[in-house]
Amino acid sequence: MARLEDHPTIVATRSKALPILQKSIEANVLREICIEAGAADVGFVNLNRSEMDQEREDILRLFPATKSLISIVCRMNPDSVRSPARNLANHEFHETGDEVNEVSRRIVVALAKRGVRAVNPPMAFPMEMDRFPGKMWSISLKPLAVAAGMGQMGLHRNVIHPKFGNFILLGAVLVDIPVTDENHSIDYNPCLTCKLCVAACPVGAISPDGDFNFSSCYTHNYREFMGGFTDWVETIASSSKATQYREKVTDSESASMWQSLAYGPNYKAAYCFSACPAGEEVIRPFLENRGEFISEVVKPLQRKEETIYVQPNSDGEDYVKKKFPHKRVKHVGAVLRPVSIRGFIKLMRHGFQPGKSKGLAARYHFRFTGSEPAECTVVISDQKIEVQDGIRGDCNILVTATSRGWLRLLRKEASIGWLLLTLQVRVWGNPMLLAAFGKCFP
Ligand code: B12
Ligand code: SF4
Repeated sequence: MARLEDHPTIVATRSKALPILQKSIEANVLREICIEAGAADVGFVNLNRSEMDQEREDILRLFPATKSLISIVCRMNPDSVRSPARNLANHEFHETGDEVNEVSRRIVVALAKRGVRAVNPPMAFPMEMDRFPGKMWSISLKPLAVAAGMGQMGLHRNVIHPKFGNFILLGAVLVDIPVTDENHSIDYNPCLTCKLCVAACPVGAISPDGDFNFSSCYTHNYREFMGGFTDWVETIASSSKATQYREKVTDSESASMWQSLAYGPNYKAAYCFSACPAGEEVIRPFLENRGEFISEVVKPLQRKEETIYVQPNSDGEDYVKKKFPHKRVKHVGAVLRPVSIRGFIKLMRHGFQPGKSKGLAARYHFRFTGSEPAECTVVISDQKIEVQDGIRGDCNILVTATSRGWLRLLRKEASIGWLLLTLQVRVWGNPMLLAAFGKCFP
């Protein structure tokens, strides 16, 4: 048998001098590469920085050689994003998203020519869908952008760049050598706390104190994305004939779903983004005439007659009916359905409806048995939720459930009455507290 050392690839490789490997890369050289590749702004962070603590494990799973990270910013055209015509805004989101991906890839190619290894995770889509509905994205771009001095998260939780405002999309490149001069967070928040994002959001997802109702945003804005699509498919599957499907889904909605499938998914709102006046190069119209800015940018979004997707009995539904009675409320199914007890514990705070918990103050202990044993403590009070692993403190109610039974309840495959009757769920304490808990998660 031929020796490995005699293989032509190995002979050719051994005949060449070892490449001189760079130990680090100068920040100014790297910056030039990134700007040349088309980035509007960039910042650099080494992986050992404390701001990366939460992300480090995921980053190393993605590219084990990572030593530093590039945060990439591409600009959007504010007027397109602000148009009440969603096709204009969505086109801008898609085009800028593609630009972020292209810029990141060009940077990786330029670095490869210098013998530097790097990878470019996609700016959002596609994602690791085997983790759905868990954390599907491979790297959280907002904390990286903040650490790299690209801006701060505003009240609406989007990163606001000091010059370009929130009209930016973010990207990242993971590099296998450290960078010499790192960037650091900017020392002020460009957010003006004007709360126009709060006023513009049709489902009340952004609260004036900065809380974010994830499920309200996700149910409406993402109707034609992941969870909304799953619900739509189930609507088709549960319709016995075309006329029954048509009672549930209008022709316009079916056609819209097709447009999203064919040309890239369309956001239903993103109004928080549209309304934001912050950023040195964006703020002038707001500064010059605030009233006019509101009539031109915020009012058309508020007045727009459109369908708003909500879960029945959710905070989102109450909000639309109260604030925007001219918008049509449409009930849709749940978009966040845990597939494991671990997922239930993790996702709980994202499905919680603060408004539905008004007046409730209780400590819950949950004990899951069977295939996925787990324990957790949930405290609900002052319309806030706190979830901790394990049994902590004295509870007002103890719920013991088989993992399988509880998941079937969450997925609306079994009723609580049946689960109690068959002892798959047992309650110690006031059962009314279990009913009150259920109301917080419609
Ligand atoms: C998950 C996600 C969402 C979620 C949660 C939004 C959020 N506030 O984070 C949803 C689906 C609601 C969403 C909506 C939008 N998004 Co988004 N999204 C992401 C994604 C993939 C990860 C965000 C992240 O890191 N979150 C973690 C921490 C840092 O953020 P956080 O605000 O503290 O955490 C919230 C959520 O993430 C959520 N959450 C936390 N952990 C988990 C785990 C699971 C399993 C789930 C489901 C949710 C969840 O709960 C927290 C608050 O309640 C990033 C892309 C990326 N790879 O980073 C884009 C990104 C943040 N999105 C972006 C955009 C543009 C939007 C929209 C404007 C889209 C649109 N066109 O309508 C809206 C704005 C809504 C808003 N006001 O935040 C941009 C923001 C750009 C910027 N200037 O900051 C990003 C960076 C994409 C990009 N490449 O540019 N998004
Ligand atoms: S709209 Fe106003 S409050 Fe909301 S993020 Fe922008 S500046 Fe901050």
